[in-house]
Amino acid sequence: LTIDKNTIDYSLYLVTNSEIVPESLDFYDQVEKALQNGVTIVQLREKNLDTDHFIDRARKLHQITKKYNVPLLINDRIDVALAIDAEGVHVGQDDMAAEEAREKIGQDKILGVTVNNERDAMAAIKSTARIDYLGIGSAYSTTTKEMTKPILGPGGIKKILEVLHDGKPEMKSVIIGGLNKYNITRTLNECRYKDFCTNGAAVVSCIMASHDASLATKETLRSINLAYDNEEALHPYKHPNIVQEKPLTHFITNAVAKYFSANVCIAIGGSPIMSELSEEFSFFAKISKGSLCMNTGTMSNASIHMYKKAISEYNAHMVPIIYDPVACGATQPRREIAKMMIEHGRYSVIKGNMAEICSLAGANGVTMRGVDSDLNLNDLEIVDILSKLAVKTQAVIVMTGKKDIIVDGIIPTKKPRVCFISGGHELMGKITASGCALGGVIASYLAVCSYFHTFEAAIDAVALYKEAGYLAGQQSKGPGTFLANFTDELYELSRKPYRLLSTNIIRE
Ligand code: 3NM
Ligand code: MG
Repeated sequence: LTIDKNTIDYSLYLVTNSEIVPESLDFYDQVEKALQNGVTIVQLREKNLDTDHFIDRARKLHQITKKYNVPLLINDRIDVALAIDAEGVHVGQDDMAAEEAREKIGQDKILGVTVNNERDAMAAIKSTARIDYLGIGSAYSTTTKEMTKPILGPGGIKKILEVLHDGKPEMKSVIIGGLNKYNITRTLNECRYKDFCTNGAAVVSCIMASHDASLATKETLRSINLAYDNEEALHPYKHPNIVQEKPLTHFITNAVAKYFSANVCIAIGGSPIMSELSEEFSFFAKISKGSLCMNTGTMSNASIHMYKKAISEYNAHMVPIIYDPVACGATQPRREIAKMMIEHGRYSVIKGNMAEICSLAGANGVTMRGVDSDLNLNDLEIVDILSKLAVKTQAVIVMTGKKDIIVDGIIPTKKPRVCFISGGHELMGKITASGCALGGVIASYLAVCSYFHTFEAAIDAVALYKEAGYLAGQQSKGPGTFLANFTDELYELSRKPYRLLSTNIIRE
């Protein structure tokens, strides 16, 4: 295979691992499916094969990659790469030095090097080895490779990109470690220094361990393309199947809401975890397909530290958070904590009633009129406040009420997108924690949607909730039977094709 080093496409870089391919599937088929569906470059990484078997595997794999005109790189083993005339090699920091590797493989082959920090990056830039690209990792924690080096997160990657930008901007790079279709878009977007970004994402388990490598590749590629082409982000949103995807939602919520929120979450197909033990937050934040429902309703002096810890863990791992600032305007201390929450964290969604949202907006410098009176604002004034808060926090704002109003602060548009949802039933206001439990429903949706579809996901979650409320209300004698009927309706609606008949959704 002849390669033009100037046109190598690093966007979806597959690193193989034969040990995690599902038992009933074949390693070569798995890689071929990935190639058929858009993997742009492949690295054969074998940690437990002797030389003969390694060469044999490399030769077979090379036959396949050549069919798709995709370069094959060999991890660590120059001898194997030379034996089969692979297109290149990749060496880690603990492997052969880049200069030696370059000398052995010649000038024309692709040479990639792993860098874990700014020092490594600086060395790679100064190296005489003519390194073609850097693998920057580990972005997040991963179970694929033993974690001996610190996790970089987008912050650490940015610093490395800065070194690259200032030292050798023509050098290509990919990020690696714990990337999957849920976090790739947002991560690639955050991993920028000025306009300078990485050239792609490298993945192992999200494709190699998949039971459907074709679909996994398509979805991963789509998430990557979304990052490089924001326009596209506005396009295809598909209503997620919560029942099938079984996302995990970690609730830090108030004492009143715990039981009901967990039941509602299970009813729609999610899996709730209620934990306030901050030592285990980093563990939850590392689970893919997860989210945090952060409800500060019954806070105590001890909870502030716990909130901060949760926010920073989930933010570091790019896991979506919904923030529900219950009664945040009630007292001065609460207003201060709400302010701290906004300054300290990034949220996918912020949800509250009019009083809460207005208080939050006011505490965070959004100017508004009429709030001190009796919140007698018209739709235009409300949308104005929500829009300002949305843009300021770069979050989707969900304001609940008789008519729910949702405003998008994530996708940059001339005017933030707005959606009004009406329907539901008055009995929804006669049970406790119905708003808090909605937070958990939104959280389950966020867990299985791209960050760029937060607005759509929030709309669908709110509408589903209202529809179930309406249907339950029709059959209920009062709040007691409503509780049961509501849970049943959520359960049923979530198991049918998504179609709402009694809820009115108006998008502006
Ligand atoms: N190198 P997954 S992380 C091979 O940090 C490798 O340099 C890493 O696997 C580094 O996509 C990693 O399954 C494994 O998380 C990445
Ligand atoms: Mg290595």
